[in-house]
Amino acid sequence: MKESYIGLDLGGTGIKAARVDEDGAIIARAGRVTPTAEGREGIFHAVRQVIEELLEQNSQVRGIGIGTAGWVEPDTGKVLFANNNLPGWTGMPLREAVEQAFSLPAAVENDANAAALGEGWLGSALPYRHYAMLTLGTGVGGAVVLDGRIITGRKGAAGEFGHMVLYPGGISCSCGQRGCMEHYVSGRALGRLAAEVHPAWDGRRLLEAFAAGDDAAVPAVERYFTDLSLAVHNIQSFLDPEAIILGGGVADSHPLWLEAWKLRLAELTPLQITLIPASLGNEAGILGAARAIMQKVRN
Ligand code: BMX
Ligand code: ZN
Repeated sequence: MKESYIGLDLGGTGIKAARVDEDGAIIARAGRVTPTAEGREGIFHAVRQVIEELLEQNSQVRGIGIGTAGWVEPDTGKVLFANNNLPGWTGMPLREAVEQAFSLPAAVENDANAAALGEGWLGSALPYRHYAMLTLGTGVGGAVVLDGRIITGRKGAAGEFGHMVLYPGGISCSCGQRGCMEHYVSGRALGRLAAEVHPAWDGRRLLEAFAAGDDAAVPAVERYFTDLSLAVHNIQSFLDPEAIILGGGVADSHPLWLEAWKLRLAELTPLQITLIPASLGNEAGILGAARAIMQKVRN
């Protein structure tokens, strides 16, 4: 039987996981809604259940990789900080807890870093050595890959683009700052804009209406475009990456809006920015997490 690895992606909304082989082929999947209201214990219980489900089907699993929202201490795999998207998760010794629970080696990465690893392994970032990842989901995640390596920083917080300030004094964020990018360009922020246009709309519905030229949807999405443009302009200025890979739920809807945004972006910045939608979609984080443990086990 072929050796396999578990990759798990823990975000503010869902836990998605799979058992994958060494080529990244998905053998089995499992998932849950993230039980955020239950705090640390509830979240870890759900993570365990998902892993157990995948382990039951096979005994050849060599290790468990996890991408989690929050800052992950590079050497220990401990979550040093998580904002209110994952209540109680700050301080969670995740790698140690998973290794103890399953007696298997584990690797823990920030979720956007895992997505960047996945895209670099099998997806849109394959041609690039220097790239940034921007995930537009419950929160806004970010990753920086330079010379083919993820930059973690001192506390695993490098590339937390969601907490770069877009509007000084703006919406208050559970990270302690105000006006963080996360509150203007995440999928959740787009959902808020959608509900302002029409109480029953979600972000996807807003983008559909925008693509159809709806009079009320266009100005709301234009506002979103302006904020997202500022975000990528700043990332490009700072890092000069070959490409910025866009992931998360909003990027999954890219056929509805990406080309229109690029035209707007060209008016707002003189920089040449290559924007590429993540090609692995929902699976980028899972595959990247599996890749992280695979690399660790093999070294
Ligand atoms: C938040 C922050 C990031 C994370 C990003 C995307 C926490 C719990 N999360 O900015 O570390 O990468 O959200 O997370 O502090 P997601 O929930 O959208 O996947
Ligand atoms: Zn913040």
